Amino acid sequence: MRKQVIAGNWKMNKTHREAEDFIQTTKNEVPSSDKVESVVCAPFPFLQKLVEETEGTSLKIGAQNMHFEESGAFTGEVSPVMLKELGVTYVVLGHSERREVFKETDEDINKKVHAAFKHGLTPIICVGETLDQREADQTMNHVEAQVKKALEGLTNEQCADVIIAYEPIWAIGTGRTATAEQANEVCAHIRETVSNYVNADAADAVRIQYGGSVKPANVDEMLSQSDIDGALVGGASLEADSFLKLVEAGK
Ligand code: G2H
Repeated sequence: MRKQVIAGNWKMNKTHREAEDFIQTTKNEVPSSDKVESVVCAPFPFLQKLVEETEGTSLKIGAQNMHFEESGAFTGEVSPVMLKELGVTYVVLGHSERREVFKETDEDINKKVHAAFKHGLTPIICVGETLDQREADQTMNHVEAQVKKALEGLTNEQCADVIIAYEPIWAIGTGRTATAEQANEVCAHIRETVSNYVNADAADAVRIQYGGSVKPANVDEMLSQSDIDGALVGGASLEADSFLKLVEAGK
């Protein structure tokens, strides 16, 4: 049985005070980490404080991006070494907003995945198609290529340990959710891709989240699908009440 992973992706939201209030309200209310992995991926300036405040609880803290190099002349960037030192455990890589707005390529994301494993961070690798690609019947090819490139050069064990978030770009922050069947169809294809590209054990173990306008009202249906093992949630992860409902659904 794969354990569900519910990760909030706060994106560029909240003040320091709001972040702390959220963590104080939720940190002792999330279900035990034996039942579900509950993660908040917060902006960089909040990470240290949030890691300290959640120590010893079942609520884990993730980053939303990082560079693949350990140090150097990369103005404005944050390295995996820095995140590890802070006690961060997860890192979102290749979110469509990073790919689109900041022009991250599949090669960059593959390097970041390698760097995450080198430094003991669990990567949450985002993949997903645009509306044009879906309408041109390119969803499966596109997502399959993204997954293969992201996993290139990893060991079989590392492939089993990644978390892949399937986020159809047309469903992100738009209020337009993929149907549970549409989401599951692509997640099943991702699992098949891992099976063919790596092996059946890795495919069986890898966790695949759905992301894109997930909220308390639709999370149960998503999580009940055969190949969906969690959710990556933006807007609906910003309020403590809503986040707690989402992680409860993951139990
Ligand atoms: C997709 C998702 C979180 P939202 O980007 O990664 O955001 O739930 O707001 O669509």
